[in-house]
Amino acid sequence: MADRTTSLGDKVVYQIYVRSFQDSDGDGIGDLRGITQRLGYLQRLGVDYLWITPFFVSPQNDNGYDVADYCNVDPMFGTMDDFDELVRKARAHGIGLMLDMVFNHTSTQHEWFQRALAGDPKYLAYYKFADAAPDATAEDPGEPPTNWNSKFGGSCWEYVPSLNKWYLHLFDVSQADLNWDNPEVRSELVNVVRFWKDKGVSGFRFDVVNEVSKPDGTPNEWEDDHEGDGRRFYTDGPHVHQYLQELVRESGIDGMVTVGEMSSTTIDNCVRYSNPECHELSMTFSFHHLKVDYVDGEKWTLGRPDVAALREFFASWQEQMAARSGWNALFWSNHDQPRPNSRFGDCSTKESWRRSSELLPTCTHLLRGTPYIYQGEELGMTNPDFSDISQYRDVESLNYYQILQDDGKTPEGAFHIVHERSRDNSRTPVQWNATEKAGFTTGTPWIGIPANHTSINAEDEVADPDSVWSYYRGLIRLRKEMPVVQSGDVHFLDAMSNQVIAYERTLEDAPHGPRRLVVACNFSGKAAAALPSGELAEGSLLVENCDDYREEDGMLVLGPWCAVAFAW
Ligand code: TEU
Repeated sequence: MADRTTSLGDKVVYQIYVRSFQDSDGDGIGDLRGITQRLGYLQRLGVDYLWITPFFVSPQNDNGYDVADYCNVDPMFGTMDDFDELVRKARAHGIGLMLDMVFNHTSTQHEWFQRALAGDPKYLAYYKFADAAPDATAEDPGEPPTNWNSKFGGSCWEYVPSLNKWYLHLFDVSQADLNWDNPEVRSELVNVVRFWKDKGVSGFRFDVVNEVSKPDGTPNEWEDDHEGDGRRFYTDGPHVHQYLQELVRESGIDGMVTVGEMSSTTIDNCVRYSNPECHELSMTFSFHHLKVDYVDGEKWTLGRPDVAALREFFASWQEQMAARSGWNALFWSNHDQPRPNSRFGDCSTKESWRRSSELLPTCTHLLRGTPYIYQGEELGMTNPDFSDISQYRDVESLNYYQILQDDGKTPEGAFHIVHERSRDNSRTPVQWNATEKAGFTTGTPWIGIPANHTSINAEDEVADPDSVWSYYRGLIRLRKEMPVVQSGDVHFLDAMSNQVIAYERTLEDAPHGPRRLVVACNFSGKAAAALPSGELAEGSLLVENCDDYREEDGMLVLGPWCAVAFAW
């Protein structure tokens, strides 16, 4: 059977959010040439691929996830020549590029949507339009076709008076959902993938790709969902596997490195998306582990992280995907998530910040799958110290600041939630050095730079063998050196404290390096019992983020935010 571990087991991906990575021309917005300038840094860190978020022509209502032209570079990010140079120079640094394909929807500025708005039947059939009632008017359009919610708040239907129709937008009103049931749409998207493949990229990330197949029938037949927000109808929808197989086959990307963003998905579906025998994708992002601090599954609430639930998600996804030859992307953060050390750790003192920032990757980088590092994570960047709503830029954050107040929260209460939950938490510029603009730009940055760039920055950390950056580099090296990390079995251990996550990796016939690893991570600010110390007898220490662990009454006790790995 084909095996992901032979091709992907030793690889690490680094995610670049272009507009916040490095500005090369002083307009305050990161760009493609900025990435090219930093290739040496990325090579030194040791990563294999760069996932680059969308830099295509876009009105930027959702920072480029609203694409108006899939095959051209937005002038804000540079030119096609800049892109070609980036591909070439990245390759010379031993780094491949993965491009972000946003195929669930296009911008309403896309030519296809504009033609649909003009009434062209060919292009009306590219989107999910539904007839409105004959007496609908702009002032009173009546009830939308279903009661589903947009992910960014409000109804996911928008009324177009000139057509007397509604169109579906699972995200912003300026992001119209494509009709994947139309073979012409699927063929257009194949051409987009081919275009970028021919430019020499190594792979692709597919945005919310498990939402592209909507229920069969016309929207008016889609049952209303009185309990939820509609997602059960279109998540892992009826034809999604067939459509993905077709896209991969027709664009000739089977065997390239590909990852799908799978929203609210299941293990069963992710096995199909990522098992090589299904010829869909190399691996999947799933998000259940990043909802363990939501109250009742609701994002705009503030709960404490439930470490026992976190452990359960890791254990089930790791063990069950392994048993059925699926492959997980391993990650704590991306451009949609708050900084994980601020969220799952403690950044209130220098020592707890350093320990938390190193605990998190210790937990994930030694698991089975492909680790993703989101820019700045390797420096221990934290949520910014924003104090006013005017400092936020993200459409979702601004919408919810209002929705929370409409639902009865005070402005302060709403701000507090946005401050913790906003996607802008991870979108502040990469902290390259301690100067005023953090080395990101010579102009005015599009979003504020956190004050802590004077102490958390790349220039200091690259030079310091004990920095968070050096720790990440060490973890990447370990994966490259150790077959047990690349392809060992994974088995979760019963830790003695529910604040500890512990697991074991084993590879009987490891050609070199250890045959067994045990990893234990204390996700709390108090000492916690991890495992019976007898189980660790004769193991040699492989990784530690601090020396604050000890044997006590036959147990391994880990200090606050302490993570260790032993090898045999
Ligand atoms: O995100 C999809 C998605 O559902 C989210 O992570 C979303 O940001 C979150 O649920 C909101 O609470 C992808 C992209 O990563 C995101 O940046 C885009 O905004 C979105 O698709 C639409 O293209």
